[in-house]
Amino acid sequence: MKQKHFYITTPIYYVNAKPHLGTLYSTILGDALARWHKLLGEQVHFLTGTDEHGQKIQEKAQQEGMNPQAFVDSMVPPFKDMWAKYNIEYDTFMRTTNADHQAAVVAWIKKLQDQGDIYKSTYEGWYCVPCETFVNVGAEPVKDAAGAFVCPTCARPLKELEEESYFFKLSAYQDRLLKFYEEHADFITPKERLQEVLAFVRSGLKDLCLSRKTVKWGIPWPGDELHTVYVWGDALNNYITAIGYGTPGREREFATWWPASIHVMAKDIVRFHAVYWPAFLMAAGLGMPKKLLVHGYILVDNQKMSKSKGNAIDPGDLAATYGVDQIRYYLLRQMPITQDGSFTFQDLTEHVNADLANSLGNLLNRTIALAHKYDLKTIAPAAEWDQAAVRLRLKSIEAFRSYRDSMDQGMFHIALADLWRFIGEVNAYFHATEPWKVVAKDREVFVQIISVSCHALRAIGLMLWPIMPKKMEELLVALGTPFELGVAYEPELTKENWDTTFTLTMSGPLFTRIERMENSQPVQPQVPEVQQEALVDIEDFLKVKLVAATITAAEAVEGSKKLLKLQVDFGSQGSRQVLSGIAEWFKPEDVIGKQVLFVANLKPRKMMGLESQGMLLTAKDGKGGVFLVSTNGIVENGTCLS
Ligand code: ME8
Repeated sequence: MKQKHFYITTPIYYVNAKPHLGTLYSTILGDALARWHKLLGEQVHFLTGTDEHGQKIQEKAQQEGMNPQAFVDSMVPPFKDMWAKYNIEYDTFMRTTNADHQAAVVAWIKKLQDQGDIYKSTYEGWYCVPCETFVNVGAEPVKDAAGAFVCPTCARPLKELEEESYFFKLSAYQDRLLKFYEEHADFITPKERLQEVLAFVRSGLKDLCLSRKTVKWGIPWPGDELHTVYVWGDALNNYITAIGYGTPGREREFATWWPASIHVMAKDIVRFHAVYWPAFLMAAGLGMPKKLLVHGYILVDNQKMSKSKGNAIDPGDLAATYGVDQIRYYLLRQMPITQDGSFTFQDLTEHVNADLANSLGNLLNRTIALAHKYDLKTIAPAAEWDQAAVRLRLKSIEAFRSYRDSMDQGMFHIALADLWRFIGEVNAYFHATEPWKVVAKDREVFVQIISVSCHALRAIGLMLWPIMPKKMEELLVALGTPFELGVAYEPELTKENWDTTFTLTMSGPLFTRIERMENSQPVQPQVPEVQQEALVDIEDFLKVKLVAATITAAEAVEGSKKLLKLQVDFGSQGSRQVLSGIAEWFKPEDVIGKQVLFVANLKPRKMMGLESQGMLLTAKDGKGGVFLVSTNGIVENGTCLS
């Protein structure tokens, strides 16, 4: 029989931040599904990687004072190291700066251009840099407290753009997309997400900008060096370029793996994958991916966990405290794929202790310890099984079938909850049959009980291998039946007879209990440390005069890309000239009329031959955004902060 092929992908992550628990979660989902299909004997290709172009990365590299290539190169090892720590076994790690990928994207653009799917025009509207997306603010724009337009997805300020761009005729694909969704009701899991996508497409698709003129860090647009390829036109294509699309000589490889079986992602980027990506593929004449598996967000204190909010949890610290497989298990068990899920240390500790150390770990330890105590190293299967054993064997087959159904749907939390019910039944059997008493009366029955427990543990170990590979490999070695990659285990897990001989090895506990730490958490979210040397005395602070003042005029400084020259009304202290390095983020008209905070008593300083008589305060959000700092309401110009 022809072996099935299974191609699974995760998002490729922006390298403006190191991996955190959210990106780890998607990657573990991908790895667990890849391993699940290997367990079923399929050929698997698992793709992950990094998204390295675009405005956000360009700005981040600038902030770090590095050239973009050196910056992205420095950010790849933290991803690869973290995935290695968590035993993520990808087949391809894609970087969008790879030469083959870039060449293939160029070939894709030329094809679309030749067939008339791309035209040149001007974009006038809004852009969200953190999401790297053009935003149609519509009739009811989302605004922040100060009345500025913010992104409906991430709630951060939008930038206004007026830019020449190459456009992709997305609007021409609206009907074909709607027909595709209608004919493939299973395209998106969970179904609620499909409703959102349908509403968006039905509301009318606008053509999509496919190039940026003001962003230099990207794939050069073929035939027009003034433009670079818009980062999503570049990034989405990684799913096909990774398996050979557009690279001469790799056609067979591409035909083997495409279309993808599953694209995994969170709900933030479903529109790109459910609307733009299928349209790009239609334009290229390629097949559609079979499924988008869209999970919710990991929440910390009811907020989406992300680097920009400062509530990101470092998975490296977690692994050191709780163990890699314990975290893999907890994330898949606790986060319902269909909704957001809260991460708490208390809950994590409880699951590790109750599910892993007690229910599963103790079952293995008690079975092996008892067998050793009564000198039973090799356990042959019973010639004839008693009723309780037969009942448990049938339950084991049933447990596998319902586990398989849930795993095939990506419903890990249901699969694991069901499997733990079976583990409970095996524990109940062990208790009820009292092998520690039986051994004195009937050794044959005693051996049968140990054998039943070993068969059940083997089934559990195999089923859980995709979730906790290293721990389950240890469990299977302890039973004397090591895991073999490449074996299709489904027949084994559904067979009508238990016929395995086990050779038990005594080892330490599989999972150790985590001691509860009263009133403290073992690992805290990453909060920047306050450096001792950064502290100042109050007297020193009071020497700095912070003043609210209004910018009355602003203009670019000739010869400088960074500086704006501002005229500022300091009230009773008169008008002053201030030079500020904000020209990359603000146009003169953005700042005129704004009342903001200045350091008013800095020694005057010359820049580009002009004197600056103060310093404008700004806040950087670490994601490339820069904000002016103001008081919570207008005060008289010249008011000193105290
Ligand atoms: O969007 N909970 O990259 P990105 C769950 N480069 N998952 C989370 C999460 C959270 N709190 N935070 C992040 C991009 N994620 C693009 C993708 S694909 C062609 C290009 C995960 O670094 C989740 O999978 O912003 C989400 O979709 C992804 O990280 C966004 O990663």
